Amino acid sequence: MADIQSTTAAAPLIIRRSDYRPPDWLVPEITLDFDLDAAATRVHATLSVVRNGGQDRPLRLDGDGLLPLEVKVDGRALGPDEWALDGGALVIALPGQAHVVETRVELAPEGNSKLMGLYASSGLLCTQCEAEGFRRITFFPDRPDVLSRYTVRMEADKARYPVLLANGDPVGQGDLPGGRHWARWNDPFPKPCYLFALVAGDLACNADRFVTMSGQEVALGIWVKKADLPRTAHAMKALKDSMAWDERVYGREYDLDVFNIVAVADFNFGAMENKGLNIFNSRYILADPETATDLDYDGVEGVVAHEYFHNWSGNRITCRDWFQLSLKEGFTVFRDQSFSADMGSRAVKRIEDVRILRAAQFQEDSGPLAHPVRPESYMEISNFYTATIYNKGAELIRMMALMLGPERFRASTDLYFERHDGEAATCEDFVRAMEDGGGVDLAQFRLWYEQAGTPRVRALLNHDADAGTAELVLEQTVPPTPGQPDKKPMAIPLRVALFDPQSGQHRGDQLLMLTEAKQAFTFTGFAQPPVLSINRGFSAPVIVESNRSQADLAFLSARDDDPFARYEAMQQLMVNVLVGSIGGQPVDEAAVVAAIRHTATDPQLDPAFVAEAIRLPSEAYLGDQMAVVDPDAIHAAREALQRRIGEALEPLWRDIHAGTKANAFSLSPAAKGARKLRNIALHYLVASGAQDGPEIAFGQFHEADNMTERQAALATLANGASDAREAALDIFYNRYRDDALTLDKWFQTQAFAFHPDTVQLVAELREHKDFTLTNPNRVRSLFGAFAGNQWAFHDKSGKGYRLVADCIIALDKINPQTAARLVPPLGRWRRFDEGRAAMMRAELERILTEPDLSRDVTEQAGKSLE
Ligand code: 0A1
Ligand code: ZN
Repeated sequence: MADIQSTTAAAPLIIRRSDYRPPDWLVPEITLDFDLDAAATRVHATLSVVRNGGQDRPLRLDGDGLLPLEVKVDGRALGPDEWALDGGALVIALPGQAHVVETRVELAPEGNSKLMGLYASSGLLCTQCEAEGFRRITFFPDRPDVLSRYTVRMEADKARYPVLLANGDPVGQGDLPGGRHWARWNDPFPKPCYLFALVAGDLACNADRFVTMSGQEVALGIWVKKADLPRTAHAMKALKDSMAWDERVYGREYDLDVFNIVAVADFNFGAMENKGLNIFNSRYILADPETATDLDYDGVEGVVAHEYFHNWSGNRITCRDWFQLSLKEGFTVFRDQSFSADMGSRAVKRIEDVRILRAAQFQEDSGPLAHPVRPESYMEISNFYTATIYNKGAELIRMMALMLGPERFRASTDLYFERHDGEAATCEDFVRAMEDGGGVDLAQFRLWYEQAGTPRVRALLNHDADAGTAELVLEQTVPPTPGQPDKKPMAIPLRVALFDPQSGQHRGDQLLMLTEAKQAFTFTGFAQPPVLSINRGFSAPVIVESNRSQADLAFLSARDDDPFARYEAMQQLMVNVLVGSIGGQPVDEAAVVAAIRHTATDPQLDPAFVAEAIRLPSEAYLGDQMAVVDPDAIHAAREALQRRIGEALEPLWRDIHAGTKANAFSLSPAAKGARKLRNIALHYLVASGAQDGPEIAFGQFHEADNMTERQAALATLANGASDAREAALDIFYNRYRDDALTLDKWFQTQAFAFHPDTVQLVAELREHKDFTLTNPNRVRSLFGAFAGNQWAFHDKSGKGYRLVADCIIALDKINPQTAARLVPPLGRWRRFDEGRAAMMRAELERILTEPDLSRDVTEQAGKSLE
């Protein structure tokens, strides 16, 4: 066993991109045999392995918590000295070029609280393998560049597990003695093991069909608990819409005879794109008007599309290694965002996406966990399913699409799919396909994959009345981020227009490429100083600082024909007033009131857009604009402005609220827009302090025939101290106590409330009989929401920090992935005053002193303190 001994050095703590080496052994075929049972599942794996390249290294099969009951090579059982376990991996020295290796292991799915590998959830057995869960099921080279053809046989008790699903197409099934049965599935497409899946359970099916563009019929199934069947219609519609859209927009057709989706209650992320068998967190499948908000409906549509689109961007072309994660995630987010834009309002979708990017990714990019879209190293890959990989990654694709234009972008994606179908590819492969298909040079653009940090662009517009010219001076800086102190100038595509303030017109939108640290662009024919509209459509994920006056912003908020730029001008107008008032400067609140009145009364505008535009920036976003975040001052200033807007326009809010009352529930864009606007109007009306505010809110809560209005009314009431608050919360609880997804909203609304006692209330809810650490949705609805409530979480007592840290410590023993996702809010301590920062650091240090802390939390907490 000399060869094996030489490989038994401890697994490296840090995995580096530069250490990538092709696999030593390939596994073209694998057969898996499962004898399923919640307490003891037996797995028999048969791998055909082939040596890769001229090397003599042993076969190393990853394993995590597995003990081989039997190991065979070419049909012969090996003795205990013929294999070794090294850091969980099974190592076997093999003499030849190709062998058949068999292993048998036993698992206990019901004891698997990490929800990685094979686990039990509400009577179901299901799997989650991305990123490294397959090694908790069987010994295998668990890396995305080992692609295999899978045949899977499952055997189980027929009464308890009447439905047996796996990847690919079903190829056989039958009954067995003793009330048992079996099923066999075969997936003809070679895939990495992170895309493996099986599900066993008592499930009902919403069955439908889709005929692809080449005439192939696909059987569609959405599998849920029987009682949930009526809540699957929206997901099914979203699936069929996605399939048609991917054919129309990208020319991508589905490739198996069946496509199944299963909803499970306990799931660490949103959903998973396993080949032909997507597994979803039930919150992204189940929706009906009684329990789902319009946002939930949109979430279902977007996530169903996202997972479906992965069939091409992720499954047919997968990632060579996990550093390339954004290859599939960034592109797929871009695809799902484009799909949702086509299904609803393009303008509103863009605003929502940018709001998410700024809230999640810009914060990440400016803190201790900042990393490039293609990271250089990681300790635990689960920590890299981040807003940077997903959302900034999508912005990179969007910028390339913009620079290429629609036709050349489509030619380039065609080339990418054709060139790399069936391969494990890299981000570089994608960029090269964009260059080759689009005829552009993206040499400098590649820096977006390498450099972390959000670029800042200073835009100064100078007017020369004599020459009749306007000069736009653009200066960029990319801030230092961990491990990257010095940055090079990026290639930044900025859509720009110059408005003539008199006519209210511009002469066309231009795409400027900012490629140097400082660059000037001159525009002729401007007798009067024009008004600058920049980063239209949010063409680049950057922070723009400009010398535009409040009057310019008011002009753009009323006149800009680019909806995003119009929204942005309104937001900037509000930010200037709020940040100014926090800084004790004299500010013109009346300008904000006037701009809101103008927007809210413009009959040409889509109500959904109006609702977005007139909403005040969040407390967290205001914090991002300050050198040191002062949560109390931000809260006070925002509340005061909200009240002022409420009071000044009270009749308008009453009119809108009364005028947007619908007769019957509908999911039409108009109905959704009306609800969005109605909820904002209610919010301002209550903020005005009007005596009857809580009564009107309670009326909406009581009468609503949909969750969008009911939850918004509840949230408005939860901020205040009226009797109606307790009454509404009690009614809501009693109505939905048996419906986990809806009860999550009850927890979330209270954790997110602007109420002076929120910290105490969250501490009490932690002890509530319906709170559990074993369900990630419940944890997120209480602690995820609370950590996003800047005013409450950063309560100067430090109690909020302690609550979250206590939760992380307790949860780490159960589900480290979900625990690690609660760490980043504590890691933002550099942004706060020394008192708060010291308390946040102390909690991170306390977490790190816990014995047996997971790699997930160790990495996040450790990096947060560096
Ligand atoms: N690839 C999935 C996200 C995902 C990642 C890791 C998981 O592990 C528990 C689960 C899901 C997606 O992008 O939808
Ligand atoms: Zn994805």
